[in-house]
Formats: sequence, structure tokens, C-alpha cells
Amino acid sequence: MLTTTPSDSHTWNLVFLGLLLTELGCRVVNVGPCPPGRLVVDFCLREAPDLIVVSSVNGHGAEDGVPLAHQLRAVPQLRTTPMVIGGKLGIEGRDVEAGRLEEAGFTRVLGEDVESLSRLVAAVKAGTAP
Ligand code: B12
Repeated sequence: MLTTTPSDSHTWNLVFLGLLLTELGCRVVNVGPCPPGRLVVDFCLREAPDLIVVSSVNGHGAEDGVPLAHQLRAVPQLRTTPMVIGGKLGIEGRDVEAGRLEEAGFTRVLGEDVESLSRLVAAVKAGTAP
């Protein structure tokens, strides 16, 4: 499942990640820009994804990721699904507090590191993801 945060209208990040994940052999469902949290939950319940990838680049990801993670983790079926967030999460490349996002429920906070995402996808496929 590929998604972004409710405030984020950027789309090329989603297009890029969709292509990358497809190249890595994933079937990708892209929820699209500015999805309300409830819509992301509904998509996840319908698709039962092996991995949820949240991308945000508008600078609000570090903040908006927290309630989104809470909303997803509140659903029993999604409590243990591997879930990562990345992109330009803070403003002007400032370090973001990964701890807050992880406490909220993200398995990993990846920033812009697509290599780490590729490794995580391989781990999910191999059944060895955290
Ligand atoms: C095009 C664009 C827009 C367009 C978007 C149109 C559209 N339909 O997509 C419009 C004009 C609407 C727009 C609006 C805004 N934008 Co804008 N936008 C851009 C711009 C110029 C290009 C983004 C893009 O398409 N990149 C191409 C994609 C492929 O790359 P990417 O998004 O960088 O993603 C890469 C990585 O981040 C990474 N990645 C992304 N997600 C994830 C997730 C994971 C898990 C991983 C591992 C990696 C990863 O992979 C990608 C490939 O390397 C950037 C500046 C720039 N040059 O990057 C600003 C930029 C993203 N915008 C910015 C801002 C501030 C805004 C606005 C808030 C401006 C405003 N005051 O209104 C609004 C926010 C709107 C909203 N509600 O979200 C800032 C964000 C600041 C920050 N995070 O530090 C940027 C960086 C410009 C800047 N330097 O200030 N924007």
C-alpha cells in the first residue's frame, strides 16, 4: 500500500515510489494525494497489504505521520503490518525525530533512502521483515 499524509498534495513522489516498488516485484496500490486517514484505513482493510509505505515531502510528514500511524495501528488487522514513512519529512532537510514516528507505530523512518526501502521490500518478501 502506497500512500501519503492528509495534507500532502505532491504526486511525483508517489509515482516514483510506485514504479520502484513495481520494479521490485510488488503489486502496488497507490491511494493518491491528500488522502483522509479513514480512506487509507479503508484501502488497507480491503487490500490487506504486506507493507504500508507512507511518503511525504511537503515538510509536514513528521507531524502528520503521527496521527496517521495511530489511526492505522488502532485497527486490529493492521497492528503488525510493516509500515514505513519517508521523504522530506521535516522542513529544509532538518533532522526529524524518528523516535516520535516510531512510537506512533512506524516500523522504520527512512527519510529519502530508497536503498533501505529496497532492502526492506526484500525482507518482507523473504518473511524476515521486523
Ligand atoms: C512540484 C512541487 C510542488 C507541486 C506539486 C504538484 C504535484 N501534483 O505533485 C505544488 C505546486 C502543488 C507544490 C505545493 C507545495 N509545495 Co512543493 N514542491 C514541488 C517540487 C518543485 C518538486 C517535487 C517533485 O515532484 N519531485 C519529484 C519526486 C520524484 O521526488 P521527491 O518528491 O523529492 O521524492 C524523492 C525523495 O524524497 C524520495 N522519497 C519520497 N518519498 C519517500 C518515501 C520513502 C519511504 C522513501 C524511502 C523515499 C521517499 O524518493 C523520491 C526520489 O528520490 C519540490 C522541490 C524539489 N525540487 O524537490 C517542492 C517541495 C517538495 N514543496 C515544498 C513546499 C513547502 C510546498 C508547499 C507547502 C508550498 C506552499 N507554501 O504552498 C505546497 C504544499 C502543498 C501540499 N498541500 O502538500 C517544499 C517542501 C519543504 C521541505 N519538505 O523541506 C519543497 C521541497 C520545495 C522547497 N525546497 O521548499 N509543490
